[in-house]
Parts: sequence; structure tokens; C-alpha cells
Amino acid sequence: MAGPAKITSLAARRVLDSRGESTVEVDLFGGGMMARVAAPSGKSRGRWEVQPFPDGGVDEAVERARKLLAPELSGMNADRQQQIDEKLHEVDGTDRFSRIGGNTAYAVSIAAALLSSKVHKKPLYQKLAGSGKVRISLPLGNVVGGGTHAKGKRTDIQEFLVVPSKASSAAQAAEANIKVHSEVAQLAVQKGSPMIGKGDEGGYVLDMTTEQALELISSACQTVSLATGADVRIGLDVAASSLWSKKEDAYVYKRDGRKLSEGEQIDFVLGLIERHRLVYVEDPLHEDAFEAFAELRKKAGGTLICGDDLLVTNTARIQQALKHGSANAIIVKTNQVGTLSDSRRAVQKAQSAGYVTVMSHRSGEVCSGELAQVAVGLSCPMIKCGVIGGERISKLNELIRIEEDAEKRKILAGMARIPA
Ligand code: 2PG
Ligand code: MG
Repeated sequence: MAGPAKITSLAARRVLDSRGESTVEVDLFGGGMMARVAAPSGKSRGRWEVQPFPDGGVDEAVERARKLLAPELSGMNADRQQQIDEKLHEVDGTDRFSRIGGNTAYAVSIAAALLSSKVHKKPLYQKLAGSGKVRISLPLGNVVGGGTHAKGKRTDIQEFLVVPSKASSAAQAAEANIKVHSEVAQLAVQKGSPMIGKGDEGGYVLDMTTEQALELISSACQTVSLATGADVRIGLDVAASSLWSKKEDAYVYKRDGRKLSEGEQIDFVLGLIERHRLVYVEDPLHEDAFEAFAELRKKAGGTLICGDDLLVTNTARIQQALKHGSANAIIVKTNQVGTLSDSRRAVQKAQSAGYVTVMSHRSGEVCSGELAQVAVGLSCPMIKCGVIGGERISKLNELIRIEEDAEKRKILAGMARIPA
């Protein structure tokens, strides 16, 4: 048995994410090992998320990690996640991680978990899951990207997602989504799309209305479901805060050419759910619309109504959603809240209320697989991590590795399932 994973030093640097924007990377050393984690960054960030970088940006974040965090963490035990995360809050001293930055908190917190897992030669997912069996999270990924994740002529809605609800393995799940992605391109070309580009997360950017895009994706899903048996279903991340205009008191769809009141938005989304058998709708309303979310959820039958910008992985906001009955699923992004312990608390609170927890990437990602380890470790039935592109595939490949490892250890309980 190795001794405690005692942290000996920390290094921090500025690196790049998949969008080519700067972010912070941290190396934690201890017990003869090194754990390296770079933080992803969002573009359609929720107003209630913690601050990703301190004023002064990434350079200031790196400087503060070296000066403020390195001396405080040195000598601490990385096996004690809670203590590490409390230390991050203590050194920061604000309630939004404005001093050290939420992205630095993310990188250090996950790196501590990774260091401990390396020192004790136990995979991260298993360390997080504790005893018992694990299920492989179902990958949810976008095949079409629009909104703030794309430029030029594009769909109003940010993400058109697919999930292989009956996939029998991690590899089959990833491949089914990839097949839908390429089928979508083929159909779009057939329909006369002049040129197909990709958005920040690798989904195709289509000059189409919401309805046209959904018809095309439905047909791609049918073809792939027939060929694979994976029953690929459709979801959306409406990212409605970016459509919402407070001034006009309306959701503004530029490409579709319409402005919808709150009630009309609810009816519009319900129509989409019905016509396209949507299993999942994320942020169908803006980030403070707890009551409108509740109205939609009550009318949406079994469809997962998921809060991302609404809930920002924050237990106080989950409490508010529970009071109103606003959602039945939650996006979990550790850098919305800063630390792994904070995320675990949010996951536990949401899961004990029966929510489906969806571990999620950010639009600006890095090429590593920890997200998959954390998703399986925290028993999230879904992982939103894209379909294609190195920084997305790295998570899908990690799911394949986790499945193989869990099988060897005889702790595999198969693929997760969602109400579909
Ligand atoms: C979202 C995410 C990830 P961002 O809205 O769910 O898909 O986007 O990272 O830009 O917040
Ligand atoms: Mg979202």
C-alpha cells in the first residue's frame, strides 16, 4: 500500500483550448507522481457561474496559482479531496472564485483527485464511485451547432444533440453518434447546402430553420437506428438565455424570423418535443425562468427538461428548482462551481431528487479524458461530450477504456439507461 498522496509542488501555465483561446493548466506533484489538468472554458456561460479567471485574465490566474496556491497546497494530502477543495475556497476568499478563478480551482481540484488515484493505482472513476458496480454514461453529442457556438448563417438553437438510448457498449454508442453526424452532412448536401462548416463543438453549421434541421436529423437517426439497433434519439440545448431579449420581453429567433413570448416559447418547445420525439431539452427558457421551466416540465411528459445556465451545478439553485418543480435533469460542469466536492454535492442533491445528471464538457475543451472518469465515477447516466474532433473523441475513447477496465475488475453493470 502506498502512503498518502502528499503534495510536494504545483506548477501552472497558460495553454490553449480547442477554440484556440487561453486557459490555465496545472501540474500537481506528489508520491512520485504527477497529475496534469487543463481547464475547459465556456462561451455561452451562465450568469450565475463562478468567475472563470480573475480580473487580469489567464496570466493573472497563473501568477496567483503559483504565488497563492502552491505554498498553501504543499504538504497537503491529495487523498483528502474535501480538505483540498476547502483550501481552494479559503485561499480564494470570495463566493465566486473571483480571486483565483474558477478554472484554476477546477484544474487543481481535479488534479488532486487524479494524483490520489495515480499514487494508489486505482482508476479515478473507481476512486470516485467507491465500492459497488458502475454503469457507463451514455454519450450525448451535438451533430449540428448554431447560436453562439457558430458564425454566419446558422440555426438559432445552439445544439442539436443525439443520444443512442439503447447502445450496448461504449464503442457502439460513440460510433452510432458518429454515423448520425456523417449522415447529417450527406443529407444536408443532398438538400443543397452549399458548404458545410463546423461549430465550436464539431457539430455541422447549417443554414436552416429549427424545424428543417430537426427533420433532417430525425431522418439521419432513423437510418442509423435501423442499421445499429442503438435507438438514437434527439435532444436540444436551446441555450435560451442567448435567445432571450429582456428589452423585447421575447425569445428572438433571427434565422427562423420570429419573436416568441414566454408562453409561445413553451408551446414551441412542446411542439418540437412531440413532432420529433425529443428525449432531452436543455435550457428551453432563460436562466432565471424557474416558473416557466416548471410549466414546461409539467406538460412535457417523460422528456428530460434539463437545467444548465438555470442551475449552474449549484445546490442553492437546485433547491430553488426543486421548490418550483422546474426540471428533471441537470447539466454538471465542475468549472461552473469550481471544485469536485461542490460538484459531488450538486450531483447528490439532484440524484436524490430523481434528476438525471448529465456530466458536461465546455465548448472550449482540452484533449484529455478525465471528464469521462468523473461522469462514470459520479454515476451520471449521461455525458455530454460531443461526437467528433480530438478534444471530444478523447472523452469517448476514455469511456471505451473505462468499460474495458470495469469489466476486468468485475464491476461493470453495463451501459446506463435514461427514460426514453
Ligand atoms: C452548454 C455548453 C457546452 P459552453 O451550453 O451546454 O455545450 O456550452 O461551454 O459554451 O457554456
Ligand atoms: Mg447548455
